[in-house]
Amino acid sequence: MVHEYKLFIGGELRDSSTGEVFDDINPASLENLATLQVAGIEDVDRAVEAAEIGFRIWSEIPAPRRAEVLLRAARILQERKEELAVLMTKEMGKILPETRGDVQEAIDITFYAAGEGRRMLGETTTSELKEKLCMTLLRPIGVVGMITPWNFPIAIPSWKIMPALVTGNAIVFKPASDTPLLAIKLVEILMEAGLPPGVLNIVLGPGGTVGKAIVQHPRIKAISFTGSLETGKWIMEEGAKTMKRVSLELGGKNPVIIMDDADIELALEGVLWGAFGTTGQRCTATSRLILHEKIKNEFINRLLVKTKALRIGNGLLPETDIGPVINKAQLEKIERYVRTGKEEGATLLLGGNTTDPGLPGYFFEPTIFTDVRPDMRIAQEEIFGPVLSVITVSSLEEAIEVANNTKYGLSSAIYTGNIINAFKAIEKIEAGITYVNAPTIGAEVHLPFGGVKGTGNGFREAGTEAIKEFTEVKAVYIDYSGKLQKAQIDSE
Ligand code: UN1
Repeated sequence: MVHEYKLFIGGELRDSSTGEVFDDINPASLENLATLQVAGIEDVDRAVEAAEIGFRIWSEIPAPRRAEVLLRAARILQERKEELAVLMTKEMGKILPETRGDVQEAIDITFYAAGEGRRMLGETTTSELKEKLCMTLLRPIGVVGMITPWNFPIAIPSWKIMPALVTGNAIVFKPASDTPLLAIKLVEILMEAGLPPGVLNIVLGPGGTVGKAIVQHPRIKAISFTGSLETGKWIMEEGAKTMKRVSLELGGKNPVIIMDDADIELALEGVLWGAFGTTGQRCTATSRLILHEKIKNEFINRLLVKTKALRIGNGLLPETDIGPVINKAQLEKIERYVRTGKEEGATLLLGGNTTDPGLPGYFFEPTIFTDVRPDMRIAQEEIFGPVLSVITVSSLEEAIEVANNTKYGLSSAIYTGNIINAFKAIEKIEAGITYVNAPTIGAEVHLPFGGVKGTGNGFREAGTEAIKEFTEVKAVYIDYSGKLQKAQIDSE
């Protein structure tokens, strides 16, 4: 019998109102890791009520004291890093070095957010009137809803939760149904670190019911969502009805440009890691390789050799390079895109099939398409799997045009030995992130993370931008003249 998990609301484990459960399946072995109770709309209501109580207590605690809870949580995360990484590989599938990285990213943002507890910087400025001082203060928003994906089961929730907590908000958290255990562990760790009851509540279940109830809840003031463009658009429309702040991190179709003056070996390593790391299941994954025609043959031949050498299998084993994809639906989606690529006339150079490394899970071969035209669907739509589309170009200008020819704009990279090419690319590529001589994946937590065009709606996560995501700014005017001074009128 696997353990059945309840909801966690108001600092207590609570039975859900639906009486329904769902399973948490290991995508490599298809073993059931746990059973989890599905929340209903009533449970979301209860979570909001609990969060409102939690908010009153938490928002009154000075930020440096709130930060102490985060510091303790960061230390617990450090102590439990290996245990969490192993559990994450079982729950999500990616290889152990990557799940360790995921936990490390959570540790990093937790320390970072804790440091912000002693900053919370506003502005102090002058006034147009005498004996008057002006400043801004950062205030928490209130109860915020968070809906997070499965590909970074602890890092992405931490990007949202830690900055929101240090700034004094309370949270209703709905993690992805493919990775609930890591989310529960994160909540447990924060509670152990001393978070008061009600400040962080977890409701599990499908986006279509639980996510929807959060988005539509009139007393939830803001939503932070990472997921698909389609869902993001719906959240923005729906959020408008209750005047919510909605911050979105959506898809990517991230290009890497390899110029003919690039260090080829370095670029090969970067493409391999960017395209097939995490089995291609990162928003920042390299999905378009924009290759200068002069090096095309050599680059592709060498890429083929390296890709064929990647070992697919159980992410817990040290020899594995690529774990499974997350679930059956995702596997089928990747298969559909491979069919589409063939129908569109691209050349399937490698892979394209499911594979059996001796485990019953959802394994898919690293796949490379060449002769891809920039307008093909496999070059336009986010696949979220180990599929790389190669597009050949003859100049930097053309490469940048191709790079920008998509509805997304999250990450991007250029490999070049020429500083002029590098700076032109930095200036002209439409993306929230540009790497030079490094892959499209690997963002660090003290820099803003997010993108332009269909990737988001102007918000960024991580770094100081995360503080903005979860605070309201109040302008304060202090008049110490002792008399009525009229702005715009007396200041002439
Ligand atoms: C994501 O792709 O969903 O930059 C997040 C990276 C990681 C975070 C990725 N630090 O690839």
